[in-house]
Amino acid sequence: MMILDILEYPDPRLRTIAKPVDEVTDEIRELIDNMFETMYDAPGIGLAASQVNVHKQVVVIDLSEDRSEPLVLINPRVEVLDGDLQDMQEGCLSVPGFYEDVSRIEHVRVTALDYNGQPFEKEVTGLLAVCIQHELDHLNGKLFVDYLSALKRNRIRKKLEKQHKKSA
Ligand code: QAP
Ligand code: CO
Repeated sequence: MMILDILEYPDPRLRTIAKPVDEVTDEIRELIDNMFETMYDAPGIGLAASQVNVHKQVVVIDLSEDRSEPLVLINPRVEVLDGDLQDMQEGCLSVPGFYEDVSRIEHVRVTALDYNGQPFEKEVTGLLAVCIQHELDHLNGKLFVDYLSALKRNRIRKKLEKQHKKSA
């Protein structure tokens, strides 16, 4: 397995729209294994393929303390179950060091393919619902900072650009 490089905001490649996966092959499973290794190493709770510069509709999530609940979502779709919103503080491996409140739908149904290419659906609420919406946004080239005021977003962008210059 391999730890992959994570793109950081404002890298324009994070704006790429991911393509659906035609067939869940061993190559896709290898990508998924590497994404889990990368996410666990960070550590993080969610990672979209877009963040490692692979523009395919693949997401990995694990909300557990002991990395015991890996969730794979290939070609995920969400359906709103009720319109109630919840505010939660979000972060992102592509926006390291910044955490801000974002308002998202509280209750959704997600439909996707699993690691073996089998379709499944799941009703989710709370942190898992937030995390799934955050990761689906990545597949559509969207980041949590896009929900913030331009003032906050530009502050974050400038700080990260400065860090990137230093380490370059
Ligand atoms: C998305 O985010 C998420 O800034 C997943 O320095 C986050 O795994 C969904 C991380 C919160 C819902 C709520 C962030 C690690 C990890 C950082 C992550 C950092 C190191 C973020
Ligand atoms: Co993210």
